[in-house]
Amino acid sequence: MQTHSLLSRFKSNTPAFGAWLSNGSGGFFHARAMAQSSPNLSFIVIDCEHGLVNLNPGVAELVAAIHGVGHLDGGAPPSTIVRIAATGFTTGVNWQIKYALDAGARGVLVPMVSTAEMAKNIASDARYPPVGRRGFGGAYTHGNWGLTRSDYFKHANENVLVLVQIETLEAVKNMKEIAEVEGIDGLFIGPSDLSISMGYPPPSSDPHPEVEKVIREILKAAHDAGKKCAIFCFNGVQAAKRAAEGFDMINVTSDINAMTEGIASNIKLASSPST
Ligand code: 3PY
Ligand code: MG
Repeated sequence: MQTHSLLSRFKSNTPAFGAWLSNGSGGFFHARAMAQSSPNLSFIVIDCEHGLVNLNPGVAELVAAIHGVGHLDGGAPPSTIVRIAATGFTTGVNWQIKYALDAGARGVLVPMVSTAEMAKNIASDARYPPVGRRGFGGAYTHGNWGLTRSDYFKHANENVLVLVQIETLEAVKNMKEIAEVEGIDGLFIGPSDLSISMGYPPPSSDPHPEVEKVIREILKAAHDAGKKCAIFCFNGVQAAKRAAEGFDMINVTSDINAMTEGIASNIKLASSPST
């Protein structure tokens, strides 16, 4: 089977670092270049919520680009996690989860999940019977995993990761119950939505101290329930801090940030030569 870098990190209890892909129209080669950027990149979130990425067509092509080749130094490619577009305020996320997983994604990330009931529905949508209610039939899914059709079916329930975002006041109230839902692998903190729901501006780096307090509570609720805890960061320095705090899955940067920062810093070097 093709490796699942994020799951391997989870199993070995070592922090997984990842990057955000928000430019779907950059296409196949943009995604592949990201995947090959670092042997220590364990996941890429393909963002269909706020990123300009279509679920269909779009996600299947990006998943294939990322898993289709290994890393340049012979290492494993990062795991693809698809953030579906729908918010948790509706229950109509079923088809999006089905599509992302049938496209070969190693997991799904569902935004704005505020109740245990929503979390139960999501977990069920992502797992085949008898555990859940995911339908079977993707023609290309198993190939993306390097498995036969029957082996994919046999192992999908334990290999597909289901992550839900805690980023509303209602979710904060219900965090323990959400964390305890069977089939939910981890809680993912969205610092921007969490901040605005608490009346603070979206952070460009460190959240307000009051938001930090809630972030600690979510981390504890996830770990107390035996689940993983993930968070979005804006840069490597912040990500290193989150790893030291005990987070299991940490988004380090995004395609757009990396590109604009890289261009800006090199232009700065070019236009102010050292004397
Ligand atoms: C948030 O910060 O609200 C997220 O969803 C992560 O980007
Ligand atoms: Mg959010």
